Amino acid sequence: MFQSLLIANRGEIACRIIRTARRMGLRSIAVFSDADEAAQHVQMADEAIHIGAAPARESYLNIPAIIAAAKRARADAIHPGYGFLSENPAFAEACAEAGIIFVGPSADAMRAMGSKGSAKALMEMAGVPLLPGYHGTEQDAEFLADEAKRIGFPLIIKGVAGGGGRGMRVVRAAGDFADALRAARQEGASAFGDDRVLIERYLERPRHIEVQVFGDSHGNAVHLFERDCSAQRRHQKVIEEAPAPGISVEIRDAMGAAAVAAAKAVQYQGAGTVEFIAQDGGFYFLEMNTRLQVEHPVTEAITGFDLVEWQLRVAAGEVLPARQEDIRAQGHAMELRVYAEDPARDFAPSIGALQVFRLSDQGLRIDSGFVAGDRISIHYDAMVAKIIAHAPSRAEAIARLRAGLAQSDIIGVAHNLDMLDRILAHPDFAAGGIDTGFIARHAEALLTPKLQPSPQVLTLAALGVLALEEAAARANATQSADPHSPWHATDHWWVNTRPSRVFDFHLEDEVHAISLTPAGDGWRIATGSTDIMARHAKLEDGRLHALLDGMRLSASIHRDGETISLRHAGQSWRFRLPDPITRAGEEEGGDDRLLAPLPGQLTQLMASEGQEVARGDVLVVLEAMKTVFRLAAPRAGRIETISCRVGETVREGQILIQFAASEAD
Ligand code: MV4
Repeated sequence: MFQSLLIANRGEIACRIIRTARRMGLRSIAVFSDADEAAQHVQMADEAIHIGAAPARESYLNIPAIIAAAKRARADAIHPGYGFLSENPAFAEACAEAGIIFVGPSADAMRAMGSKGSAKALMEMAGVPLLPGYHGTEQDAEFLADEAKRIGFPLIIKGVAGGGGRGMRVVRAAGDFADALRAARQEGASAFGDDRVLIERYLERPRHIEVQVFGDSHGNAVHLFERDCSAQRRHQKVIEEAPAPGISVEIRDAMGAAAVAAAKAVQYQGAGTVEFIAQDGGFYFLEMNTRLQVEHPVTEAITGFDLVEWQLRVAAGEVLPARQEDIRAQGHAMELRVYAEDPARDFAPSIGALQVFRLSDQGLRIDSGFVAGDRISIHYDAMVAKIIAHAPSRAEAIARLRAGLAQSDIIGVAHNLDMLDRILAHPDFAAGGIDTGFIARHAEALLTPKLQPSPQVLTLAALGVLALEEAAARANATQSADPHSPWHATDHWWVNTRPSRVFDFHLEDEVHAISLTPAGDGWRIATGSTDIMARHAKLEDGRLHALLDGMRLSASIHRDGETISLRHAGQSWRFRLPDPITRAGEEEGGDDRLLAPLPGQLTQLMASEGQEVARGDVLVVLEAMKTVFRLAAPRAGRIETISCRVGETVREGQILIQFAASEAD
């Protein structure tokens, strides 16, 4: 075995490789760009070398800079991770020229698999199942149109150099073929500098199933079962699992044998993945990835092997650590990819500082390259972590992931934690065997559900604000020169002298009012029509725990100025809580009247004169600046006069409703 390893990558995969290198007693060398000076992989490695500016082209894709770093650190080997230079044959050759071991397959194997056309030709010879199609060198438009008629419709045109779905065109009728071919060629030429295409029968609802293979320099090749990666959105994987649900032993064995045949056809060395699409009991070769994949942990979980260790041993010239008959699968593993992006806004990537970055690791494996306080940069991938569960059954793996998600939160950047939970909770996903179109077909339910905060959520938000106020007051008091200042008195927070509080939580275009009145050692809380008794509110590491009507609930809570972020039961909420000073008009109303907090149009009136109402009952709906304000009763009592009507435009501070003087007065 060699002694030192340079990791030509960043983020979670660099950290994950360093971990195995350290366990094996290797000296690890990280490389980093300007943007990553303080990154986790730099801190974790034994040594770290700066290789260039933040843009990947100038750093993580900069072959001369990485080779120079490897020479400077006297690295014996380079692990490329995934992405960046991992499938670049020129990089493998540059390593060889510099006398450095490249942890991966030969440049020839990469080239053979890099073109979809030559990969399919090789697979055909190895007896791997293919869809009916044409993947030869003849590119004449009329010839291809004839081939299209022979293959039949629907069919798909793919660029031979393409990846990630770019340069693909589905054709449903012969008359559309010529235009689609032209478009696919143009896209291939501009995106990859290669306008060659292949055509094949199109499957409407395929599953994406891939097989992990490994080869060594002694001619051995094995597979480590399959992974199902059908949960994707626009060619980006979101959830992967092993084994693939609902696959028969016969199909599993046949896929494994086909994948091993594929690996042997190119004398494959190291970790590789043979991708298939499967539909109606058939499976067909798609392409081969000549790298360790993002989703390798699910294979590690079910087989119990460390695939990075396997890669390093094979690269050092050792024989594969296990024979095919010694490789067994146990239980079910599932991986969630956590992205800093907004599913509700077309998956727009989100950059910024991770103010909160808390992923529960209870019974789970977390692979991440970030900690709270780190910045997510525009220059690199938006994936911030992977959450992996391994359990006896698929249902238990899902349950464990959902339990972990419920205890997790990310604040500072948009994230997909809620979407992941909704996918896991979806009955079609729970049944197993979804196809690659699942997320797109259920986009509304999974990505942009319109939800109303429950009374429990509003209560947790209100208690969270109080608890954060108390924590801040406490912190202030300990810092203050005068610890006896009444402003710092917090010790009677829970006693009966506490004032009642009203919060208006703004959520997009609505306002949710909630009032809290001291009651015993807790609060009576009114939200709209529901009353809740809350006790034992306690803040611990950014999580609020409270007893609501005898039920213990918890939520992640965070305040940044007027923004209250809360995450409860798999769902994130971002409320705005306007500074009360800016809403003095409302306060002036006191207990006996309801005032318009701002000028607007009155759209609903839910009260009548003489009516008895409860505190928190919504009485009036006002619309202003495209925002819906639900105005609630400031206290329980009888309505004396209503001095407004539906449709009326009201002034700020205008009296809308007058209450009868309360009995207590
Ligand atoms: C297909 C297909 C259906 N029929 N080929 C998409 C990316 C590229 N690697 C191949 N892809 C597909 N090829 C035929 N003949 C459907 C897809 C496809 C897909 C494949 C795997 C995973 C996710 C996908 C999402 C949409 C389409």
